[in-house]
Amino acid sequence: MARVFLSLGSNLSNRTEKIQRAINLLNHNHIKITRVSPIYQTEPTGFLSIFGIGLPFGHNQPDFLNCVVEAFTDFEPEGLMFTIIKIEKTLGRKRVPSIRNLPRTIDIDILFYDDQIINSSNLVVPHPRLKDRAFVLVPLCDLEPDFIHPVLNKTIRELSNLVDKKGVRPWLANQILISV
Ligand code: PH2
Ligand code: MG
Ligand code: MG
Repeated sequence: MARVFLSLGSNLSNRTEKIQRAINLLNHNHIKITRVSPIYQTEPTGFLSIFGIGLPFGHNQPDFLNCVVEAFTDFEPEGLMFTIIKIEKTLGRKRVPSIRNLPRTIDIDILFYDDQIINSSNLVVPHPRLKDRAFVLVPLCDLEPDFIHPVLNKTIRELSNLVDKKGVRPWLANQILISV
């Protein structure tokens, strides 16, 4: 059994419903959720990328809800990725070839798979942009502050202390809605 940390994000349609359904579907597909972080409402960061050309997208996308979950699974990393993509499709995720970071009903990213380092052509773990993302580090720090990033050799708490958290706000309605 591997312990994995996954990041969940939604900025389209009924965001809490999508996150709740993602948690249920993961659980029913041999990815057993053991803990769910608080949910945060977060400003969109990063770039909309069309054919590799980056466009700032901060102001033309709705805010996200983001959280991090801990789960246990017997899937190998690639099998885990395929199951996650299947669940994203079930929840209405549309992917457009050549365009990255369109608004999405649900995005599920693999942050860590035990402390394995994976660099295959279609999967990179730990997630390569995790260290720059307050919307990932803040909820991850709620769950596992002392976990050591196997590539950067820093704890989550240390990484979290390095990022600007101003666009990440606790979303207070969550505790009631999200249960494992
Ligand atoms: N996901 C991205 C890019 N930018 N910004 C926020 N706030 N939350 C996200 O989940 C997110 C993002 C790519 O997956
Ligand atoms: Mg993502
Ligand atoms: Mg993704």
